[in-house]
Amino acid sequence: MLQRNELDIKAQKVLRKNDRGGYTVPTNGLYPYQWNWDSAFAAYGFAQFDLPRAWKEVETLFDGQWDNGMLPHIIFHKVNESYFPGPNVWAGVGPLSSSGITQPPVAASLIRRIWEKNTTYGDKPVRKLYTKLLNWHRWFMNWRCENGMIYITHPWEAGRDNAPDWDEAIAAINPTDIEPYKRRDTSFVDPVMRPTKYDYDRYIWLVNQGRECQWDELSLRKRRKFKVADPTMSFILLRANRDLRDIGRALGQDTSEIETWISYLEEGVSLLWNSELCSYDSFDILTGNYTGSISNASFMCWYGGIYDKRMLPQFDRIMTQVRYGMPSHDPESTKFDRKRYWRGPSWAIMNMMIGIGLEDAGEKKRADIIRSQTHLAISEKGFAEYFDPLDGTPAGGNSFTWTAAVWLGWAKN
Ligand code: 2M8
Repeated sequence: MLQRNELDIKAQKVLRKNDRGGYTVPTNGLYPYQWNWDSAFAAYGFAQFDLPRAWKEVETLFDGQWDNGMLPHIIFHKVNESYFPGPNVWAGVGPLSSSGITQPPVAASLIRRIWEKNTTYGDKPVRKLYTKLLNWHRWFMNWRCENGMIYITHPWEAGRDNAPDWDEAIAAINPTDIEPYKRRDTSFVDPVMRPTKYDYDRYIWLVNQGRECQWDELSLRKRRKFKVADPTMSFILLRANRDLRDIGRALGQDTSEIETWISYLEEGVSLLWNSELCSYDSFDILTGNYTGSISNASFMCWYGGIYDKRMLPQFDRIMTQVRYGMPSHDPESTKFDRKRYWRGPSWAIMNMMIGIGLEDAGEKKRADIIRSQTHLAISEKGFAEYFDPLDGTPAGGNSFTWTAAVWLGWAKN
């Protein structure tokens, strides 16, 4: 096991190595572009040792923001054949070549942390970003919100790509008329750690539908075949709104619009409570069914500022069965798959957000448990994309940006 200082240096090296000049890729090869929430975490990681580089990361990310406020999930700065689906398949309609969907809005909360940690540049960086963040959050409230729950229109939007939460909604899609395509991810990573071809066919079908509508939200709204309210998105936006409101207040802005969003989401997230499951769960808006999934996103309630004690027994039950962080799916479920991506493995960023939420909720002991399990995973197994939650086996890509960032900003302590 490496010592803390050696790991700090290694983590910094991972970030430097994945730096492509102003933006950071999640990992070399497998993901050669700038991803939305990865990039916000990269900025947070850089902020621990190179503040100007941290602000630069956020700037290049928002350079890709669309006129309607949407911040794309991938920005294709330079074409790279090692990733599919690339810029031509997506044909995003923003100022830079991009995808056509978004990702969880962690940016405002991480920007707030970066700003409060080091005020060297005063208000200047946040002043520049405030309206951009506000426009993005407003876009969510206009185009991804139903009854105060934030929904996704593609599994890639939640960032939890192949989570069992989407199984039913994905199965309802009939992927007709898709051209033959060649996946690149499985040439970098063992296919048992990645989504199946069945899933990919449907992912691509959804992308094709968006592209054919030129990503026009209004015409897509009427045709959507995938519309699932997601705890990741809902709790993350709830927190991001609270942080944006506080940033706005500090800058002397009128934050009443954000206050309205917060109240609306606070009510909305209560609808994500599945009483049969005794857990927060995803909810398929098209069918009116809960998805029956206790996932790492279910534990994001505290991060969203909902101090719900009902999730504590679930936390204790699951965390006593694992050693390397919160699994992405309930280990007692028949769908739990310890190596397959978002169907079982533990993810450093999710652990960090759950840990921060627990600490805010006054659950210090539990916060320490999840932090120390994440610490163990990284110090024993390195900066992997994700980890087998039972034995820590590193999985997916290696030298991963957000795992290094989480180490520097949270797990190392
Ligand atoms: C994974 O998703 C991408 C598609 O967006 C992929 O598998 O090709 C997810 O883990 C997502 O949350 C993450 O942002 C992205 C890059 O790390 O990889």
